[in-house]
Amino acid sequence: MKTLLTLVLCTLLTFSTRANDGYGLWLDYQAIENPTAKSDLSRLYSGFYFFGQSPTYDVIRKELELSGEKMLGQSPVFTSERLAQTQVWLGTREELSQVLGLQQQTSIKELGEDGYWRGPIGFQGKTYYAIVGNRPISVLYGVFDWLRSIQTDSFDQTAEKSGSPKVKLRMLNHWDNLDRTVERGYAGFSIWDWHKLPGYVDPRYLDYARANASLGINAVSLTNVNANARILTTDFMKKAKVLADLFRPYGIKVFLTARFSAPIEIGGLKTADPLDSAIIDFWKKKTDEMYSFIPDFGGFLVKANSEGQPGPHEYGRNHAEGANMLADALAPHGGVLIWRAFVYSHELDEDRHKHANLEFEPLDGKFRDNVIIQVKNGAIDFMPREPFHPLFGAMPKTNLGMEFQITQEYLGQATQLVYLAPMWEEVLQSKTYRPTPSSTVAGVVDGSDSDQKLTLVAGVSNIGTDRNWTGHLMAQSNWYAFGRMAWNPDLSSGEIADEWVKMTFGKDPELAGKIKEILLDSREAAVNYMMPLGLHHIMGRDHHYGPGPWVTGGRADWTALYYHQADSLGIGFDRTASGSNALGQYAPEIQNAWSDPQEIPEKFLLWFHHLPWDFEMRSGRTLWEEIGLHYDSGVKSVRQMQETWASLEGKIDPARFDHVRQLLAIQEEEAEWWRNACLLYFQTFAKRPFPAEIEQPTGDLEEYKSRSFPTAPGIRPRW
Ligand code: BDP
Repeated sequence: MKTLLTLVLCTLLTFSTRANDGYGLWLDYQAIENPTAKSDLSRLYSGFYFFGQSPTYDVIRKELELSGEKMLGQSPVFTSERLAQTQVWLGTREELSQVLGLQQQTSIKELGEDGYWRGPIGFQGKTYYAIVGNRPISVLYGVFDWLRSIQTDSFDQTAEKSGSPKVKLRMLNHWDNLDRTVERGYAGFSIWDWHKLPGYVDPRYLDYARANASLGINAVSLTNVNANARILTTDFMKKAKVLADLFRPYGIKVFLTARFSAPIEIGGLKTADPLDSAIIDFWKKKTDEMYSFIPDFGGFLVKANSEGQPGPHEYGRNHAEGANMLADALAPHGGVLIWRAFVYSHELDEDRHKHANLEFEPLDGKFRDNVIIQVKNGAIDFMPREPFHPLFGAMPKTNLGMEFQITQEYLGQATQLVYLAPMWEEVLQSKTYRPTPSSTVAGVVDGSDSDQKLTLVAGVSNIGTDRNWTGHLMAQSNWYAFGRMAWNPDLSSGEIADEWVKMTFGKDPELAGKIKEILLDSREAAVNYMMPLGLHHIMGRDHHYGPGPWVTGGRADWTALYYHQADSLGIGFDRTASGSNALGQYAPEIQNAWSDPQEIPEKFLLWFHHLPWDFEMRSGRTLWEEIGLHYDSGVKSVRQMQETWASLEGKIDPARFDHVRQLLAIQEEEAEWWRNACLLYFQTFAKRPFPAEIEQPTGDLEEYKSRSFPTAPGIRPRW
């Protein structure tokens, strides 16, 4: 009996002190300690009035309940009387003006369908705090913005604030397979339990939707771009419908990936030729059926004629002919066709860097209005650092969307802390000089420089079934940062880090400052210990885990040697006019500056130039020495991150502290592994000693080469 009692007590104790496993993301709402702030807020929570009804308002109610409990220990009061008992007004601009005859917020009309306004409104002698949007979903965005301001200590009840996204489609791309494996997924399995759908609805679906809505993410593609046609069968449509219905109140539209050869695989047809009338009919019927289940279905995302995926080229048709046929099927329903520009073919004997421009530039102006070409941030493949993709600015008559990778395929997977926002910021703020001399990638993508109406920022998701969603707790910051930057591509990585840290770990300035410092240093550290000075694509084959500068054999542009081109004379890929001239695909201003190895930013040096080992760098050191110093400084930065983290012991709950501490120790080992393996390998060509001031690489190159990881996560399925 006594033992049983002890057991029960222990269990109770364990529950009440349950470790923080990170499930709550940035929406965990910490208790407000400042007494004035608390009582001000408490007053607001004592009377919320909604001017209308909508399933989205029910979502808001739930959020207010949760946040009230957690921040104030108080349940919000929802009144049915809009004046005396009310403190906070919530509703659409129209709802408010109809009831109150108020005209103040007409300006929010200009903020577009997702825009919101929040601030004080004086009415009949009393001041109300109002959160108003153009639609219920924008009221939800306003509420999340308000809650964020409270959590980051920037809420001012007397100030007005408005917001609206600069980009229309803010989208997650899941690379999730129907069997729940996730291509390039490092956080467990897919959260979509297709087998149990439509009957069983995992409560996690709603937590997922809520997290996305809190960032303004309004579209998700549920399935892998290496697509399985089965997703377009009636059975799977019924499953997808359940998710679409759940996501609707959160403002999220569902997209699916369409396999180009689906007419053959599930339609029993002999061809998938986009100009064949039977094929046009197949897609029209499939699309109509899809809309019968999901009336606001977003559309299809297509990877075609890329890495073995089927596409229009098989039938002598081009990308525009393929995309337009699908776009026409979607158009009557208001759907969007997203066609990826990540293509490089076996047939084209050209630097892989050039393929997308060669294939797509001639098609500028040939795509339907409801087509978006989704372009990766760089021309090779989500490397730790790439110059921006030369398609941005090169197709003025086409909708171009941005594709970032949130999952850290080439950036440490789930064992390394790498905050990606500085990388995205670097790309977005790059000057394209086209279509106007002051254009940036952000300006092209959000339409301010390009005039395109249909805009898109997509991110390859890093979400899986792990309790903390992203495998590495700190990788939650990348989901967060992606959403915030998709909403506003001009937000800075620092601002976003600041928000995320405060919302996730609390507002103690010392703690928040140190975690922010770790985040902001982490990406440059990774570039340095993996691929500094413009080196790229030198990771392990297939799994892409760890170094593999020696990878050779098979298709040339899948080897590392193709990219670094190290030999006894030097290293780097000559992409200037004397080499592949991929540089010629950029605006003349960029060509001029980057053709000269003395002028090009050193971070891109070996991306565009093949240079002698003794080439003199701006520091006065040789290229060989600088390579060594960069690798070494990457390792040292990780040690610094570890030290900073260690200094936070006792200030963070033990579970999260220890999770990150352990992973940082792995990261240190992995950084050393990268440095040692790459430097020892390149030394076989350079035949020079390592710079004296670096920690001398240790280990045996042959042993590094022999390491194999057949069970590494995220590998592409073989079917
Ligand atoms: C590469 C990935 C591969 C993806 C491909 C893509 O290694 O798994 O299928 O990109 O974007 O980075 O289609």
